[in-house]
Formats: sequence, structure tokens, C-alpha cells
Amino acid sequence: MSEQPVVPGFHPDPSVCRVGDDYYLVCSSFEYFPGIPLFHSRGLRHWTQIGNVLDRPEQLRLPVDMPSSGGIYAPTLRHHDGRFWLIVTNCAEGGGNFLVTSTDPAGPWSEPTWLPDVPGIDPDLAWDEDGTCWCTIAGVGQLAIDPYTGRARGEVRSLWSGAPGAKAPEAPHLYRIGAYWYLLIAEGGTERGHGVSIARGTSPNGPFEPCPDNPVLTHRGTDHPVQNTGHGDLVQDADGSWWLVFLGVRPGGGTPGWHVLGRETFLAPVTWTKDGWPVVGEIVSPEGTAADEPFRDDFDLPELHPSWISVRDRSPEHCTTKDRPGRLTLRARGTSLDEPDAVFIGRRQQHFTCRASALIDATQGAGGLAVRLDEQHHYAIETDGTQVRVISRVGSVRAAVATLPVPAGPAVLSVRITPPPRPHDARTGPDVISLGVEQPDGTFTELATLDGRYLSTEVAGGFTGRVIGLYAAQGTVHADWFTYAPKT
Ligand code: 6LW
Repeated sequence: MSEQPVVPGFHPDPSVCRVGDDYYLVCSSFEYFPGIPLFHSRGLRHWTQIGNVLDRPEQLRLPVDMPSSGGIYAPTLRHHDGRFWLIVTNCAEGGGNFLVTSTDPAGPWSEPTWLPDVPGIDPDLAWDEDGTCWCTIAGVGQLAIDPYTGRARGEVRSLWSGAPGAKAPEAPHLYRIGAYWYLLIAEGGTERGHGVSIARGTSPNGPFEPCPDNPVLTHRGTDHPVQNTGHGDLVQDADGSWWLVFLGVRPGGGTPGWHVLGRETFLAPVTWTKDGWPVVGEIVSPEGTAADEPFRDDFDLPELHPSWISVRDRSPEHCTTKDRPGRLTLRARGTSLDEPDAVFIGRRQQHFTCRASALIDATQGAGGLAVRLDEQHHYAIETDGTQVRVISRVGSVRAAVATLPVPAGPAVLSVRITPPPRPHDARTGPDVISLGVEQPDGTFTELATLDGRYLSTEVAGGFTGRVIGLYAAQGTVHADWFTYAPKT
């Protein structure tokens, strides 16, 4: 079996910590609300989402004019002094760096403590033996902070910027391991040149001596199926072994390769040379993840499963299961998914081959099921209760590509994503996306099959991945159920 992520789908910038036998992991979430998915694991290979760190508007406000791939970047999760600490950047207007804490990682997490003196992105937290809290940021710089008040305790100092000339030294994490302080960074940018490098010193403030074998992780220039590997975080298990979690992508199709699931979280073992430098081993595949279980939501519960994400906010006025028990009610705000304030709720696509379906009642409006990359890149199957149509939005072009009259009333809308018909053709895309309706006997009536490359990061740009979900374009739309399943 080829290398598999431990957390598949759009789950980038992993940060991990261990308490006893329990591991916790967080990822970036960008324009989506709630923000920062939080996972629990017992053995690092299998992760279950137990919540989202930023699940209240008081913790996360994303302005409506904020572009996709803005918002929440690169958290660091640590356990110190009996509680969990999470530091992160909200890149949206009016945002900045802040930290939240909790004694229970499943939440609730505190209100933000803003860090007005901490510039830039990718903040890290580490405490030295004196109890000083060091915040290290992309660039790479560092300052001491008071994590209780959020104020600086000194100026920002430059530490180490990785290989001379390499772009984007970022994602720093600082650790005390044995006699040294190790500074782990990502460099080379989050695209095909991505990598992880390390340096060490005897003080948390340096000077730092680079590892002679940097980068300690990169797949640049190789034909490895997992590319863009970088942005890692180290963790030691209860037996004393070390591991690296990091992001990677799995491009598909011909040249230049398109990745559609976003940047995913992978795991690799780490050993140490006799000189005290880490060596990152081959990717460890989990042989199935929690995400491989089919997912079904009948919307019977007042609270939604933590894997559901909305664009920028989720107000109960526009998205709720409390209006009609057993139904998700969506009330339109914009007129389409092209609008930045569209009412959308979805789950990350986590498999190359999969299908999603939903029973939609749009007799009081219009809405449907969409595969979303961002405002300018999505395919949707939409109904208004009397007809069904497929909408393609790619770049500045929006088109209704097919329509079908249907009997008045609710309809089962369905999306099926499969490998491309000629996978070895140099110009083939990564996959194809079929959109249609499911008949009461389960047969699929396809309205259109569209090239998946246009819903890839290489085409759309940005830092996210595909999300499949429900939206309202007009009036009120009810969903009776939603299913997502990996299918071969
Ligand atoms: C993040 C940076 C990165 O801040 O991408 O891959 C940026 N690494 O560290 C957005 O996720």
C-alpha cells in the first residue's frame, strides 16, 4: 500500500503534544469556522477528532471580505504547568497573534489572550528552566512573553534562518532535548521545495549551530508520491522513541500534478545519530484511519459533529438543527457559493475515490451539494424543488452546465469522485467529479462529469483543500440527511 497520511484531507501545519499515553494534534483551518480541529490518539497512527479549539465567535471572528486562505494559520499546541496552551495567528484584518488555554483539550478553551507585541506568523511556545516563556516566530525571530498578560518581556531577536538563500524560513518549534535546545524549522516554501531543517544550541536563544545533514526532511526533486513535505513538529512517545508529524500532499494526474485534498498530516519515526542529530525515517502509514468509516448525519442532534465546517461563521439564524428536529436548516444570505458570505457547511474530502449524497428539500428556496475549494473554484448540484442543475465556477467563469426537471419536492443530490479515465496520460487531470441525482431505487442519474484539476490547489492557489457540503443559495433549504463514503 502506498504511503498514507495519519490525518487525511485538508489538515495542514500539524502541531502535537503528549500527556501520559495521550497525544493531541491540531491543524490550521484558514477561512473555516469552527477553527483549529483537535484530534486525540493513543498511538500516533489513529486520530479521532474530539473538537475544535476555536468554536465560539468570541474566539474567532473572520470578516466577510477576508479572502479564502486568510484567517487561522499554523497553531502550536503545548502542555505546560497542568494545562494546554495553544498559540496561533489570525491573519484576517483585526486579527494578530493570540493564545488560548484549557485544562481539557476537548474544551472549552479560554477567550483569546492577544499578543500585540508578537509580530508575524507561525508562533511557537517553549518554557525554559527559569520559567521564561519564549515565543519563536517565522523568519526566524524570538521574544520572551508573559503568556498570562500577552505582553512582551523584551525585543524580538533574530535566531537562525535556515539554509542561506532558501525561501520562507517558518514554522519554528523549539525543544529542550538532553543537553541542547533544538530549533526545528520549515524552509523552501510550502510547495514542491518544502523541507524541514534543524539547528541546536545550549541556550533557548542560540546561538544555533545547523545540523550538517539539513534538510532532515524533504521530498523535493524526487518522484515520491508524497510531495511538499515540511512544517513538522517533534514528539517523544512514552517509550522514549521520537516521531515527526508533518504536512505533505499527494499530487495526482500528469504534469505538473495537482493535489486536491489539501495539505495532509503524515507521521515518520525519528532516530538520533551518535552526534545528537535527528534522522527522519520513512512515512509510517496507519493502515486505515477513522476517516475511512462511512459518515452519515441524520441531523438528529442539537450540536453538529466537530468535523462539520462552515465558511467564516456559523450563525444559528443561518445554519441550525434546532429549528426542525432531524433536519438541518440553512437560510441563504448571499445568492450563490461565489459570494464570500455564502451559507455553506461541509466536511473535508479525505479520499481520492468517494461519494457524497444528501436529501435536500429546497421547495422554499434553492440550494444543494457542492465540492468547494474556494469562492472561485467549486462545482455544485443545486435544486429549487422543481429542477436540478449543475453549476461550475472556475476562475471568473460561472456556468450552469446541465439541467434536469425533477418531480416537485425533495431530491437526493449526489457527487461521485473517481480516478481519471486515462491515469497515465501526461495531460490527464487528478480525478473526475460526477454530479447528479439518485433515484429512489438508488440508481444514479448523472448530469455532468467535470475535470477535477480545476478544484486543486495548483489551479486555485492557497493553502486549503476540497470540502464537500451543503449550501443555501436562496430562501430556506432543509437537509434530511448527508452521507460521505470512501468508495472504490
Ligand atoms: C503557514 C506556514 C506554512 O503559516 O504555510 O507550510 C502557512 N507552512 O508555516 C499556511 O499554512
